[in-house]
Amino acid sequence: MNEVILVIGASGQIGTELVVRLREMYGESNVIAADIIIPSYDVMEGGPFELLDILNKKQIHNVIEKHKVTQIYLLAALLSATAEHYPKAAWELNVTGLLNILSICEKHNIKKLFWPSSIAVFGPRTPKDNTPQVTIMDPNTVYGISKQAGERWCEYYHEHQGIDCRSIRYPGLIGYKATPGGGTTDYAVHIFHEALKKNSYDCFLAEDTTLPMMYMPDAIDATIKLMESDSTKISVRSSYNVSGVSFSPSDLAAEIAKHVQGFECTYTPDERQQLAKSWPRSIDDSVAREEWGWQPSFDLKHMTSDMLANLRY
Ligand code: NAD
Ligand code: AKB
Repeated sequence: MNEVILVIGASGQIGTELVVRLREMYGESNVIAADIIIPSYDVMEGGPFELLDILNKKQIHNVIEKHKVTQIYLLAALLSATAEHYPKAAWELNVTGLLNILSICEKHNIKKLFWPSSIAVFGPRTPKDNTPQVTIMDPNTVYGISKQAGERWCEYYHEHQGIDCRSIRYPGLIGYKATPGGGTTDYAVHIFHEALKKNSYDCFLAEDTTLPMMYMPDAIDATIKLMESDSTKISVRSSYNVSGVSFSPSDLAAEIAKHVQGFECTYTPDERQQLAKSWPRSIDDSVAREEWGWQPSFDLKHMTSDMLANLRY
């Protein structure tokens, strides 16, 4: 069957890179980018784009009918820091938006859905090191609560409606092609830009706040690998733990300083520190590795040199 893929939230940090990769794989005209804002030049010029609000069911219906969509990647969400400022809007977008898409998948017989969760589904009582796939989940952030609810809904729709829902609990993502959209881990992108522009950076997290992170090429690979796997290999229908690399702001600053002479990082933790404190330090992703062969390629050293090479270019 000829797949037609709709990527909703295509103008964001992940969508900007994922759409380009999907178009290389499935053909430009078979990947429809959609968002409420205009995407990057590469996404806009590289294939079809639709202005689409996931809270508007009629619009979604029209786009799906127009393009005969067979798969959806739903990336639209409010991220952790923004969600704390707008809790109701975050719940509406992150949970009602997902439910809209799940019910539309059922109605239009769209069998395959990718929806990302986050390490934010874990909370203060979750084991912080090597956090297992199945463990205590007590998120205390609006974003984390919405992601946990989303995981339960994905599993429910898989069991009751047979929708092939697949999901990854992404760590904090770092890339050079798009700016991050209001998360707690955004510092790890800002620091590169400021290092090159000003030779200094004032970090909004404390220097020893170790968090699970991942370079964007690994995140895109994980997403594609999961979506391309045979469904018999997918036992987890809530969301898979995947791990890239864990580091603190001071680890990252030290690595950048090896390339940017005289770079200095200061630390002025703000309210985002509380969110970061509730999340794991490292993730056990053995289930993803065993079931569908997940393996990251980038460590801190290689990610840092690749980021700087691309930003300097
Ligand atoms: P982002 O904020 O960069 O992009 C989200 C996009 O959704 C934006 O372009 C925005 O315009 C769009 N959007 C917002 N409201 C919309 C609506 N009503 N209808 C259609 N589009 C709408 O986010 P991202 O970093 O690309 O993240 C994508 C997904 O991955 C989210 O679900 C996020 O929770 C998850 N995730 C991201 C990270 C990360 O570090 N980037 C980590 C874990 C999970
Ligand atoms: C955020 O910080 O909100 C995201 C995430 C880890 O989900 N990067």
